[in-house]
Amino acid sequence: MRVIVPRSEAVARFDEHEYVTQFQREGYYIWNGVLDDDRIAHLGEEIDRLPQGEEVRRKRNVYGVRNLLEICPAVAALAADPAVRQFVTPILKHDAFAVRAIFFDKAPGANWSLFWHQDNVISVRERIDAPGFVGWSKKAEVWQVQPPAELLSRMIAIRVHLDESGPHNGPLRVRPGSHRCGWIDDIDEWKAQAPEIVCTVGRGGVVAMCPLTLHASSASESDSHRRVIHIEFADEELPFGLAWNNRIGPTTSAR
Ligand SMILES: O=C(O)CCC(=O)C(=O)O
Repeated sequence: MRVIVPRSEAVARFDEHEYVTQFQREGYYIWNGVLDDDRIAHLGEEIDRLPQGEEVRRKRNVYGVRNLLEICPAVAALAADPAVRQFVTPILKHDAFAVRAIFFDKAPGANWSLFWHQDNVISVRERIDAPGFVGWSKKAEVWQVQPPAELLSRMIAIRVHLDESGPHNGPLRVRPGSHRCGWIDDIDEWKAQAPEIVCTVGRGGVVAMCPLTLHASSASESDSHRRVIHIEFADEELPFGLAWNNRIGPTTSAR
C-alpha cells in the first residue's frame, strides 16, 4: 500500500483559499506552528491539574478526558481563540461555535489504536427521540447520539497537537475525499481506492478534519507522549428541540 507523508507546512504562510479548497476536497488539512511553547505548556498543565472525576481517565498521567469545554476553562478559551477559529470560520459561518472537546494521549501504559472509522456521535443536552437520531448512550453524564450523516458533514474538528506526532507515535491516518460520501459501509473499497495519508504534525500544530473523513491510528511505537485536544465546531441549531451540550462561540461562554 502506498503511504504518503505530507511535507511540513511550518514555514509557509497560511493561505485561507488554499485551506478551504483542500479541506473541501480532501476532508482534512495540516498546519504547523499555530500555538507557541508557552501556550502548549499552559494547556498541558491545566489538563494535568484536572481533578479526578468521571470525565478524566488517568494512569500515571491523564490520558483521556471528556467534556473538556465544561471542566477546563483553558480549553474553552482555546476554542474561542482566533488561532483556532481561523480554521473554523472559513469553512463554517462566522458565528460557528464549539460543541464538544476531548483530550487524548498515547503514552507508555496508555497506548491504543483505532481501526478505520468515521466519527459518528454528537453530545446533546437531553434525550429527545427524533427521526434520524439513533444509538443513544450516556458517557460521563452527557447524552451522545448519532445524527444524520449530513449534519456531521457540515461540522469541523480541530485537533490541536500538544506534542509532535510523527510516523512512530501512532499518528492519525486519513483517507482523503471520504467525507463526501455519507456513511461508509464498505471500508475495504475505500482502502483500495484512496491511499492513506499519514498526518504527521509538529508540537503546536493543528489538523483540521471533517468528522466524516475515514480515519484510523496505530498504537505508538515510541516512549514519547502524543497529546491532542480535539474540538468540534458547528454553525447550526439542532432540529426537533434537541440542543448542543456546549456552545462556545467567539463571544459567548460555556453553557
Ligand atoms: O488521534 C487518533 O489517533 C485517532 C483519534 C480518533 O480516531 C478519534 O478520535 O475518533
